[in-house]
Amino acid sequence: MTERSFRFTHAITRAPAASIVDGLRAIDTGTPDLGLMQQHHAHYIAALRSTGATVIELSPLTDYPDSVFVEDTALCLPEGAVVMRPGAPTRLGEAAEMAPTLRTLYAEVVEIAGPGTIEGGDILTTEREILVGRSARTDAKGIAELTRLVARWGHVVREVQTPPGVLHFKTDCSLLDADTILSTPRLAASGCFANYRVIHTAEGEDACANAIRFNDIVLMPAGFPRTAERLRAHGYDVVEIGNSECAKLDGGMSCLSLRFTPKG
Ligand code: CIR
Repeated sequence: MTERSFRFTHAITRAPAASIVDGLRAIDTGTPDLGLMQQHHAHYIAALRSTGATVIELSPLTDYPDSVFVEDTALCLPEGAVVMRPGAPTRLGEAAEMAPTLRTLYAEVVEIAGPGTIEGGDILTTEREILVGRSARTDAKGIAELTRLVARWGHVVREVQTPPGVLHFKTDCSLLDADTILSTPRLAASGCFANYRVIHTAEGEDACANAIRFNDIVLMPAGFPRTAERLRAHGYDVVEIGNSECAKLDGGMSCLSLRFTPKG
């Protein structure tokens, strides 16, 4: 079995802009502190680099308050990249801002043309398939277009359901290795991971389900000690990163990077 779903040579991040205070959020729990977010972001990038990966840091985009959450702009596969079509109207232009960088790294970059919408946060790529959660941001037409686009590279898409009221599919789950998913109990109860080994987030710690396996480490948000302990007990090398400011905007570990190994 390959490990291409969690071993990567590259990541792309984008520095948060001062306009982050205007970022989208389901519930207002306070204004994010830019300085503290920058500290957390630097720690995040250092953790990615500690694995030997090249991290490309893009400049802030003031016109797009949510643009630090680069994951939603593209799906990066070994064979090529797909530029997304975000469902949040204020985020639509972020995808076009990412495309030129992807073109410097990939020979093949294709785009979701619409009319459907799809955001990277709803996509979980495992070793065997691409799961895409239908959500308030990702619709059936967007998923159908992605399915057609990635078929050229031999990838299979399986449509699943993001739980109601949850922003993205990956708000509630993460890939830990080729066979293992970290999931909230509520998402796992849907049965969508029936063919995987599932580790549940600890009770009361649903908010840490959005972690990332990146090479030999698992980055997870700080402040969820029982889930961190659970992952360590299963043998994962967990690195905890402050996420208090991104959490005010419903963002987590996966949202902050695109992770990939371009074939050229
Ligand atoms: C949004 O609502 O679009 C942003 N405030 C948060 C995006 C988080 N992205 C992700 O989960 N991939």
